[in-house]
Amino acid sequence: MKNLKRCIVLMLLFVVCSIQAQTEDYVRAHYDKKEVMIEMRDGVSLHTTIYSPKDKTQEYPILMMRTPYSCAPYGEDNFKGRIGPNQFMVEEGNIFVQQDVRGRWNSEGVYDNMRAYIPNKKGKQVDEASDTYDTIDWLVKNIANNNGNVGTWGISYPGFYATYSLLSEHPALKAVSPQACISDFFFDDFHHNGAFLESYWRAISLFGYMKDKPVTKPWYAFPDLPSEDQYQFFLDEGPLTNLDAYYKEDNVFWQQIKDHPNYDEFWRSRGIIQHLKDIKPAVMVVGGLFDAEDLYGPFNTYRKIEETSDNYNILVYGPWSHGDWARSSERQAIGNVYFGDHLSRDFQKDYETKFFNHFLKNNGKGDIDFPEASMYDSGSREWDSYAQWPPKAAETKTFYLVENQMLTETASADYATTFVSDPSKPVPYSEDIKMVFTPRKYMTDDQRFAARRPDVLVYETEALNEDMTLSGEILAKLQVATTGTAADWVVKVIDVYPPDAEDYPETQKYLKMGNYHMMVRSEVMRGRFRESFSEPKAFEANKKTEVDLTLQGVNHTFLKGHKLQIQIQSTWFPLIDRNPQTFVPNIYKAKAEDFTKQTHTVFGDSEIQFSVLK
Ligand code: PG9
Repeated sequence: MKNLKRCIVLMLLFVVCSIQAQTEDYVRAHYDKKEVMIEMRDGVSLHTTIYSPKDKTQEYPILMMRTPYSCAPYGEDNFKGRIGPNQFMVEEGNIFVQQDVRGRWNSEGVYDNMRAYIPNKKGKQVDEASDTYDTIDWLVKNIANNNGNVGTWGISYPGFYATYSLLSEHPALKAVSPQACISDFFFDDFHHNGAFLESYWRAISLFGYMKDKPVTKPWYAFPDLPSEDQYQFFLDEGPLTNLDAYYKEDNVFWQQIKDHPNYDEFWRSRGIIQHLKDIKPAVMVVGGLFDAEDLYGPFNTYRKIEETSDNYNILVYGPWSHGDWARSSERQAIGNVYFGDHLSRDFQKDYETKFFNHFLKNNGKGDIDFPEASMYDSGSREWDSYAQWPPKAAETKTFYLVENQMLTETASADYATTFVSDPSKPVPYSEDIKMVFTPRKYMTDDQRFAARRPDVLVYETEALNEDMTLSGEILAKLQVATTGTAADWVVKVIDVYPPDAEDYPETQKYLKMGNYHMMVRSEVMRGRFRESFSEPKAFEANKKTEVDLTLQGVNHTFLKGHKLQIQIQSTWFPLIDRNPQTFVPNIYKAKAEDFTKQTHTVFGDSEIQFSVLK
């Protein structure tokens, strides 16, 4: 069996490499490559790679991606397959530009994670908006055969720079597609509602070390860890202070994370959403419904532009994990769950290529028939088109957490249940034994392992006698108490499959899809931030307290025969760090003796408010 698996993996690897080789050969045969250093208004020069079609008989728009992840391969004779958003656009012919952002790789300057936007820059003040403006200005004036129109795009951190490009206000910028776009590191990637994603800890190597000159090889290194068992490694390491053994003072970002445990000016100033007003270029925001890294960003980038601007602004959310829509896999599956075929290819052809062609090649003339929001239904496995997001027809339906582990539409004020939360035996976020770079698969993982733990509360409906579609955010208004003075509250929304559900080829061999507890959405609220992300507050021991938390949007039909389940827990390790459960000023500086076992209570008038499509 093992040999068969190995053969399949090798075959897939061969297929992927041959596709890459084909696309690399295509680029080398059809594009010229040029590398320039473009000088910004403050004299710092940024490495910029330009791929121009060899066919000089026509003009092309410029598609730019600004990135902290390098423009490799460096050297005008070295090519790569992926030079643009997708292969359709490469084969159709466009000018593709990639740029190392300030302070990264072969660009000059000093890096600043999520560099704060400066609204009214004076003199030589710079940010990513001014760098984008200066770059676009140089490109349209210096690249042969460009048609004067520029688009920007990017996935994840490059998605953040795409959003940022909107603030450049360069007149040539006509279309922008922020995809899985980071918007704010206190709610995307490294934190969720103030809880630190300890599962991201290794990624801090990538962003924490600064370099003092342009380089084409990595200047940072990942820590050499003694174990691939992430749960055990971080549990053995104990308090976050012990991780200082791996990251010293020269890891600037680790120091910043530790020194700013609250949503203070350091984080607030770096959030991009607050600046998205009166946007002019066309925008297509793209996200993955099961994106473990940047789910908050796309939803809230789209929402803010919708609220403040009257530009063309649409939203596309598919059954994807981080960046899946840019891949070429035929079957779209995340972990054990299969969603459909050719979903990424169809998006690339029918959405992404069409969007950029309309605004950059046809100058926005003619009709373009995208719905306002194209949302895949991850339960019924089909695309929905909505005239707005969340859909107008959705109505709030409130469920309560009551006795006999029932999730019902009737509250039970005198019901309460307790569980012991022990930071020395935290609830795993995944059963996989691996040291991830960033979390991914847990977003659709089976939650039966958690449901069977005494420190995870489970509430579920009876098997549904008709389909029920949730479309929009979910608001959990928890009524809780703790014997301690601090606690995290995790809410998980789960689709319980019927006993006869069929396995997929992707289903892990020790699992069966019958009775699969599919994670649909999940979120944590670090209890100290329940009233304010900037002013943390202790719990009063044993006092009934409300903790509200919003779970990001879903578009999921719970099919007839399925059950809607809610799980509540207070540890989620090591996705997030452990809460000492006694209030300390800064958890990053907590000591081993601060971590205490406490008894938590959840009351029966806790509400889960769903947005239900009639
Ligand atoms: N948002 C992703 C990320 C950011 C920071 C650390 C690790 C991952 C990304 O840019 O892919």
